[in-house]
Amino acid sequence: MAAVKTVATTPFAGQKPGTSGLRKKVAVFAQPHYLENFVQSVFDSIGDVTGKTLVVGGDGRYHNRTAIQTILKMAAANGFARVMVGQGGILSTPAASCVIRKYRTFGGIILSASHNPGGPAEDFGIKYNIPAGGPAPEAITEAIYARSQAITLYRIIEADNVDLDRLGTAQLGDMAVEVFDPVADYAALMESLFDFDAIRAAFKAGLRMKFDAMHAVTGPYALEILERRLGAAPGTVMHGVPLEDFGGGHPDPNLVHAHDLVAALTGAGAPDFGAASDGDGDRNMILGRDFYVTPSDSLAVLAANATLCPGYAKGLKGIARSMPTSAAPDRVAAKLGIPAWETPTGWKFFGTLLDAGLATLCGEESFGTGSDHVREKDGLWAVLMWLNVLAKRGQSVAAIVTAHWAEYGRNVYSRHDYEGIDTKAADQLMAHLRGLDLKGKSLGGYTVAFNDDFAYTDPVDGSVSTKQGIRVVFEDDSRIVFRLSGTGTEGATLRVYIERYEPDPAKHVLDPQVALADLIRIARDLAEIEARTGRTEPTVIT
Ligand code: VG1
Ligand code: CO
Repeated sequence: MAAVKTVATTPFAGQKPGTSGLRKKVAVFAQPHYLENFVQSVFDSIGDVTGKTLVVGGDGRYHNRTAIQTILKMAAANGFARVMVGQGGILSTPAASCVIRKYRTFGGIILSASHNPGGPAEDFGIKYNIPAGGPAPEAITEAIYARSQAITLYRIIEADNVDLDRLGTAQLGDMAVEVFDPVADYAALMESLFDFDAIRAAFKAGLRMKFDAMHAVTGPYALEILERRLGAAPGTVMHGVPLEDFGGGHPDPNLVHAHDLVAALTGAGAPDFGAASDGDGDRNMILGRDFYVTPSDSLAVLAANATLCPGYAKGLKGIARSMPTSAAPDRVAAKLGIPAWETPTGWKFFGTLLDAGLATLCGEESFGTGSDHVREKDGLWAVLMWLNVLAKRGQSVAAIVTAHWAEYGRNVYSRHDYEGIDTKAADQLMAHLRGLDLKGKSLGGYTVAFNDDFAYTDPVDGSVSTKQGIRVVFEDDSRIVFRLSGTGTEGATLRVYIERYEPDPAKHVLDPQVALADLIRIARDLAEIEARTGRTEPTVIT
């Protein structure tokens, strides 16, 4: 048996998980003891790990393999009986959730900074997911953080690295390391939810699509599922090879960063359907030919059409969305007579609702959609659900969404991000907004119904989360929401979410930036964005 080393250490400030785990520059994670301290803090915060099984994998970004070797040796030293690792260290976030659940493990460690760039000078990240498969709730992330601030030692064994590329079981000290195919279990789950025959027939009949894996983790998943199992034309998957630096790109599936896909979906000869996923495979962007579907609308359309898919044929129990997400899904829930839930930003808040059977579909405006099949948002799942709907309805993406708006009205929506602003200026801007009392005031012709800082009481476990975003809600249900990002690693990112309900189909064709122009101006004035940050325009508009 390999010797367990107990290493003395001291705390690092700031090992506080954000919206989705701990994210820092690679150089920060690569410091001696930094990763080790955090991993030991996780192991110390989740109960007795002796004899348990842990799942480990990541999005393949730079530092992934190094970090996995460290985690394996620490898991062995801490008494885990077995670790399941995706081959090559690869495991998409939804696939990790799938495997954690399927094999009834003691949770997993996912290495990802999601949509943030990768490479030696870029970002790395780590998070713990609980045995139910979802991101650790705040009570656990707070415990991990508290532990990290008091840590004095960590345990690791001295052993050779495990070959992460060879499938099968290896021994590491007293612990078994099982290197498994990261795609197989996930692909089987997708086959159980969607009508693969109908999708295959649609491809055969001429449906054309492009999927942009952005050189991130979904490449192998998309190739296997779309091209091999569903028979989509070879070349359907673009940028399908995972690279440690994502080919120098930003693996964020939006109109700005997925520009190759957007270009491919533009013009008369373009394919019928386009989709992209992010670094760790949990986000999705949906496009039709010359048509962009906002994530909020995507959730609403999928909910309205869910019974076309075998896995959801019995109907939905409820729909949950994050607070800044548009209310479009709520309108579908109302029509279906099922509950609509509004949670803070971050997938960890959906877990209790899904576990309790109160919701079936969930979504966030930030290109995240998912269901109770796992406990993470799931990019390829959303793409397959769209394919299932397209195959069954035989209409274009544009036709389906336009018909949806005609039936429900349109929640015109946009998000403006101001990235990399000064942290102090950002905090002061938020404090300024928090101090405003706007009720009954008229701003640019809109009367404020109420303004607050969103607080959430989990309906299942009663836990309370405060300061989840400033809301300014107007009497006609238009809204402006302000939040600071909890996933960035440089300065602060201010997110401004703008929404207005438009019942009139004649006005649905308008560009959201035009339709929302008044509210956008009100938001900028109210937050004094230019005066406080020096920015006249957002960095990214989605
Ligand atoms: C962002 C999104 C949020 C999402 C989170 C993690 O958080 O807004 O909706 O859940 O990223 O997604 P923030 O705090 O930067 O706004 V991922 O794909 O990074 O796991
Ligand atoms: Co992600």
